[in-house]
Amino acid sequence: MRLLQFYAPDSSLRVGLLAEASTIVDITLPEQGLDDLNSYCRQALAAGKDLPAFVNNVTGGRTLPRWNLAQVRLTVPFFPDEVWGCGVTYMKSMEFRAKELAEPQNIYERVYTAARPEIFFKATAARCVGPGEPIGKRADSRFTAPEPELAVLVGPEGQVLGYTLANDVSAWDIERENALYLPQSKIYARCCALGPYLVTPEEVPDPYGIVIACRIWRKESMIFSGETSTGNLKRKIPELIAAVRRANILPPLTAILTGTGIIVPEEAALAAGDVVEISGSGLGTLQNMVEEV
Ligand code: DO4
Ligand code: MG
Repeated sequence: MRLLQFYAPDSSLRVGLLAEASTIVDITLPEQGLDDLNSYCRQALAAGKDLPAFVNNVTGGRTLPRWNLAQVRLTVPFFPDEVWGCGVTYMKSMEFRAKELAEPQNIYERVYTAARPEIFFKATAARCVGPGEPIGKRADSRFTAPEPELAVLVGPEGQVLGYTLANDVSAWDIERENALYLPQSKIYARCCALGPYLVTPEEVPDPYGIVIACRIWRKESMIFSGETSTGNLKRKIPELIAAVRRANILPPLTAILTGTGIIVPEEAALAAGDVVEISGSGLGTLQNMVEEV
């Protein structure tokens, strides 16, 4: 099941189920307290049902409005209470970051093989954007890059509710200047894109078989194109979820970004007006324009 949130032409927020290629079934049921995807997730968890079963249960037998994708404006598929990032989970990410540092067994090489993964706080819902909404590039960064990642939406006990694509937009020059600046390279306005929809687990039989691709467009030219597979993830998803949960309290909905396996060269550093396109097999395409913040 592919679930999303969108604004109808009257600007009201709606919850949708992607039916065929470009048709959305409007499953917003305010009389049942189901007015966003968060409320669907919360009620499904409380009822002990998986999301598709819960959606089928509450919507079954109703005649629901339908929309064409072209009529509506998509937004984040859910409003994450918290977004956590996982770092250096692909060899390519480790090698790129490590080559900047002279000493052997530097922090990136060590964390790649350490028992404890790199986990960092990334964003709140207010810092996240959905498909078609601008992502941010800090005005004080000269080398900001997209980090195209598989994101997992989890409940308070680490239950996997679904998968989506994420862009962990990061100011790599700020991280490079001093690793202690990592929060400033990662957390700022519009630093995280999510979407285009939440794909529930029964539609993702192998989360390690997803091909993730990224393209950056500047005007009409494609200035970068790269690809990876989640098969290259060094750490499995349950390990990452466990690391975020350890000694922690998870709110109702947490998005966990699993790390980037695509590295954009400095020549393709993001500039205002660029368009970043991230696609994932079975997960759709997440497209965002860059805006300076
Ligand atoms: O170590 C810094 C951040 C790494 C990261 O975000 C990633 O590998 O995706
Ligand atoms: Mg990342």
